[in-house]
Amino acid sequence: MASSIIEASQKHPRPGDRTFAYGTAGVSPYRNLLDSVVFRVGLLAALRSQKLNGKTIGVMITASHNVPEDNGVKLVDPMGEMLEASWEAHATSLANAQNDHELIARYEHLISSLKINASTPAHVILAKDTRESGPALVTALTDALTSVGAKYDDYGILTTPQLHYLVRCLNTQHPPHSEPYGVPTEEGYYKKIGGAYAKLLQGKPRPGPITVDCANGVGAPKLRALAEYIGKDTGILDVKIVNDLVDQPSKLNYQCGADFVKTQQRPPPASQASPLARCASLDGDADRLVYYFSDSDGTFRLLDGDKIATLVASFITDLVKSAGISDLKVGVVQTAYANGSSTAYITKTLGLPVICTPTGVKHLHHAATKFDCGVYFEANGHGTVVFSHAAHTTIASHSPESPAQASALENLCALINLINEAVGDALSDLLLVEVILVHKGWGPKEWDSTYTDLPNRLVRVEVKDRTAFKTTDAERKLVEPVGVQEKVDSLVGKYKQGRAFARASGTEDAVRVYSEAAERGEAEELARLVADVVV
Ligand code: 16G
Repeated sequence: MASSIIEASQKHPRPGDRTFAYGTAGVSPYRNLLDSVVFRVGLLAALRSQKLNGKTIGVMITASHNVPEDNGVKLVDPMGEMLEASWEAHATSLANAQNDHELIARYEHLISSLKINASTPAHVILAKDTRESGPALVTALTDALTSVGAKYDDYGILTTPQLHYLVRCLNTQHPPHSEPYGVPTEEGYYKKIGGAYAKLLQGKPRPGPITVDCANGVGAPKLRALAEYIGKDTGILDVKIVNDLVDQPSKLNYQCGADFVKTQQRPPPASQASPLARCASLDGDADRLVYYFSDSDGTFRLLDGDKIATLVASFITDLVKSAGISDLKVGVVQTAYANGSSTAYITKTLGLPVICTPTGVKHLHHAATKFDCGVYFEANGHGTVVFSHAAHTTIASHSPESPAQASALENLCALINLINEAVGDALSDLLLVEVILVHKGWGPKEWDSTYTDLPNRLVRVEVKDRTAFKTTDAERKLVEPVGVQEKVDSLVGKYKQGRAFARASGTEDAVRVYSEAAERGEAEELARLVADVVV
């Protein structure tokens, strides 16, 4: 084994003395430096599969919303969730081995310390987004898998959530799972969520046209395919796709996409919708979604992850009640970036509990599993709903006592099929929002008027050493550098409805400062002053 790994590894040498880290969302983003990392992550994927008795592990090659020249890699665990946190350090360890000799030593150390039976057959599935560097990185990955004798299936170009879906499907085909998550094909994915969408809209008015900006990424062909499965002639998904230039890789995420819209607070130039028309943006690998519209006076209005979370949580709460189910706990998970008004709306108006976690999907997902119906969204549009085992069995076995309850129950069952529980999924979330707006009889304006965001500001601060910034309380308070939090607190105290925090970015070499206050000018001033304290 060692000799075949070394032979393959020589084709993917480690560049210089660069240090890599498997972080919040895998290893990303890096430019032209990822070949050896992907090779080594491939070795780990096979080990992970062997450790879990041959369960299927996913490897996704993508750098999400980042610039086209970057790329990244992340592992998907058997139920379609992010790699178990304790294994991130193993990925980092392999990625940073200085030479092949050290790589083998670390690889063998993992086998013995994790008590892995190296003769267990490993199975890995992989996919990539539309970036130009994708195919070469797939070669690095498959070279690694071949060198250790792992069986693999390459699914070509997929959205990140589609790969998560496939992993979960493949691992739930057999007992102890009572039911597979879905048919483990791309077509199975479209049929599952498209079918649930059609069911939820049966007998309802058509949603009308929506403009979707696909960030010039993989979301464009996949949304088109989904729309075809749903059927153009049904008229229930009348989607106008903009920014679909996947054959021009340099256009990926350029002046478009969910991250652009959220950070710039403006529509992508290509999205020319009329006032009050629904628009949405996906990111480069289609795991984030934001909505927006322009008001009658032309003002841009963003409906971000917080607005999606509140919409979804209120709909699920109503549906559970209407079905006559009383013992399911619905809750919402947010991060420190959630607008204070959204948190107040969830707790006071919807009467639901909120948990705040550190940034990064794995933290939100984990916290959401504490509820029966756990709705989680980051403000940037990344999120989904997870249903507990108890929720699944309660809903499946519930006997409705009236036609109204029966219809709500049917909708609830379809809703579970529509939602990609494995991970935040922009395509599934898009259909979910469309369904809810139709059921509520709302346009974007009615949705937007549920609560008003507090003015806020997010700034990126270049610092000498971002690792000096350590936080607590779900990243809302700094414990290091010592004394900085006291200064932030005293600034915040001067502003009506003021709130601010600073945290080290997990993906860039910078610290992010977020602020909120009752007035726009005050929120901006507060952000500036906190940034001055941090730098
Ligand atoms: C990653 C995370 C995203 C988070 C962002 C924060 C995943 C799949 N993605 O993109 O959820 O919002 O990092 O970036 O977990 P930051 O640490 O640079 O602010």
